[in-house]
Amino acid sequence: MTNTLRPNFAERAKAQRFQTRAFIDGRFVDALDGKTFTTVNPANGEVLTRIAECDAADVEVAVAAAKAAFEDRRWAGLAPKERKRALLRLADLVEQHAQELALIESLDNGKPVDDALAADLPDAIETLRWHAEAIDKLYDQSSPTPSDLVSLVVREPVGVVGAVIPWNFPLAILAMKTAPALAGGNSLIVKPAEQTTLSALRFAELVAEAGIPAGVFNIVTGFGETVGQALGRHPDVDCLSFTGSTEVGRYFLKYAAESNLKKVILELGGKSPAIVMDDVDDLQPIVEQLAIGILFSQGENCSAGSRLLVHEKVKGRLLEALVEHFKTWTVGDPLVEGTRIGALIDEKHMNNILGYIKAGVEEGGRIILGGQRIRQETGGYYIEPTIFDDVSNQMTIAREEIFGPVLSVITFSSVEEAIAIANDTPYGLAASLYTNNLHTAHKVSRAIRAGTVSVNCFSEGDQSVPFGGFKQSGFGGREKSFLAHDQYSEVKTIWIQLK
Ligand code: TAP
Repeated sequence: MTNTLRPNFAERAKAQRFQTRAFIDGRFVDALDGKTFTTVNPANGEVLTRIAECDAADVEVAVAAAKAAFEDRRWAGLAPKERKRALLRLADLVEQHAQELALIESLDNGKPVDDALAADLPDAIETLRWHAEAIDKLYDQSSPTPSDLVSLVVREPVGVVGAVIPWNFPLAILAMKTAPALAGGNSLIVKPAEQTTLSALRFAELVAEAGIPAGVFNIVTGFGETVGQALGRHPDVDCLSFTGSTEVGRYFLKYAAESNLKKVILELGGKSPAIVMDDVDDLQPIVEQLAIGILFSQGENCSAGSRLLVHEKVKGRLLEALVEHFKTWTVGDPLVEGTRIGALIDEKHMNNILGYIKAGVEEGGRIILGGQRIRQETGGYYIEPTIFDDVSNQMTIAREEIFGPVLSVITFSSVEEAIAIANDTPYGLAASLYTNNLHTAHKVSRAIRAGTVSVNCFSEGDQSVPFGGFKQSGFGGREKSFLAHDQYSEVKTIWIQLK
């Protein structure tokens, strides 16, 4: 049934205008050398617009602005409740412009606009509100001392924070870093992914409208090897918060080691297991959760449940139901109502995924659904939902992050074997487990080495709980929850001898 209240996004897309310049010291500016790069709509391969291509010289200007803003305390010096008010205004503005931001996100990323509106935008808004509300409720400490001494343990902002963002949830991850960093009084310089810069620039307009002072929030547009590296190596950037691939995460440790030993926070990739035990009865809700786990956001999700570990006793029934259910996830135009899987981010990434599918077949995996590029006539980059059976945990498709709608099915016959396979990975971001047995639920969730374990659902939790990885999925702390504030603060001890 057509939703008559739903905006006609295809019509709106024709009239959508984009902010395309970097945002430095409260102004939108061209790159110093005037260069630009194109950004493409992955749904049809057409150029959307050109964006300022900044480099190290522009980073220099942004860092100077952020440092000046931090040092004169125009933001850090405000009472926490003042910063809270500004961030709440920002959240309200993002909410007011949610449909436009969802449209920009969909055009730039390829995700269904309805997903952006139902998931990415509410998530970004909630993130801004949660951390804004937290900041005037976080208390510092005093320690037990003799009566002639006072000792205070206080939280201070780190200073200038660089944030380097991936393309899969551009606005939601931008909010995840912006909210706690700004709430704590830091100045921020963001480098969005080159493929998905547009929603961040629209967000910057709203930051200015919310009254956050110039220089406190900056966006330097451009490429990772230039802008990202310059931020990573800059001696006046005190903290670098990165979300992206494990491979690039390593660079940031190197940049920090070779420069000022800045604090580095890494939220990286995953190869998360979804484990189905033999005691489950009703398979339909499990099948629905497994599909969300690997198909939502085209499978371009760091915590995607990309390895299905299934007990041999339920495997036949489960796979039958799974194949039927996957067929209901329509791949289509991201702006059309009913599309559940949109376009992949770009041609290169699509070809990487097709390369993994080929490797899966060559190494002995058996495709039981999908496996092909589709909708080629649109000019966009689409792959159908794909399931591989007969996968061993040593195959490439079980070890490497595919970051697409491709599920690898691995069979086990005991709880111990399931735990061993689940943990046999360099990653440790997330896991999900389906069981009716309380003892199994508890035992397995404690034994799995991952930052988030969901039982009888696929979930990353919400703002109230920490998110981050074990092993090569993360380093340097946790996002979300009060722990996110630890990432962007230093702890200072003040020791006072009374006279
Ligand atoms: P990456 O290729 O790692 O890119 C992420 C960011 O790093 C982009 O802004 C990129 O710039 C920049 N970058 C690339 N090379 C760089 C370099 N040499 N020096 C400094 N910066 C550099 O990741 P992606 O493809 O955008 O995103 C997918 C990955 O992110 C997956 O591995 C996924 O698991 C991970 N991810 C993790 C999480 C969490 S919370 N753990 C959440 C989302 C995504 P360009 O745009 O110019 O390439």
